[in-house]
Amino acid sequence: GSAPVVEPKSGVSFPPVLGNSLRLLGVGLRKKSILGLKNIDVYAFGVYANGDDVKKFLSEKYGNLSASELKDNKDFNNDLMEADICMTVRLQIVYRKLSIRAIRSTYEESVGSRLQKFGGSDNKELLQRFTCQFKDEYKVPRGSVIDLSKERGHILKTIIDGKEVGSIQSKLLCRSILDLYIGEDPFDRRTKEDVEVNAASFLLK
Ligand code: DAO
Ligand code: DAO
Repeated sequence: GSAPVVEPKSGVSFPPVLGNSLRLLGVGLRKKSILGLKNIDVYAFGVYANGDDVKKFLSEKYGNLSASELKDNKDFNNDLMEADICMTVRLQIVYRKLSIRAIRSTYEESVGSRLQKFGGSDNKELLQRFTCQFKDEYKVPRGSVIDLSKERGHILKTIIDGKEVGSIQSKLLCRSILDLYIGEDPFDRRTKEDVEVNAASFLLK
């Protein structure tokens, strides 16, 4: 359809198509617990992928499996994250006062753990190259839109309110970012399932 999709807990809406080739596969909410005391809603997110890419890279291997066989198929999900498929995760900030410092340290924790998981020990440099993009003077008030856009050749572009702030070519970094949303231990399990089912549906088209 062409109507926006609303993430129900935050009320944030996402366009069904981005830049006319990326299709929305699922939406979710990123929460964070503070000092183990309370859970805050940090941002709503939408996961997008280029359907032609999904078909091109994955149909040979998975094209003759049924939708239910593809759901919970670990290999399919890993290939979805690792193939050279254009994907974007759009974040829309819900929390009122996000400091750059809080973003940096949260990022170091979440993405840092994935870099370690997939890349092994020494990824400090890669982690810093990404966080260096966030200048202290940037503001990310409620309503800000951040696109984490994986482009051809495993290039990760960060775009804040339509303005590109940085670009890093790294398969490991792209894989690690996607893992937060659709990997083994995602922020929102429902979203991951929706993404899998909707990505699999491209193979039938
Ligand atoms: O400690 O008062 C606080 C605020 C915690 C904010 C959580 C930060 C989450 C940052 C991730 C945002 C990525 C855009
Ligand atoms: O939610 O734990 C997480 C990781 C989110 C990574 C998002 C990084 C966003 C960068 C925004 C920069 C703003 C200046």
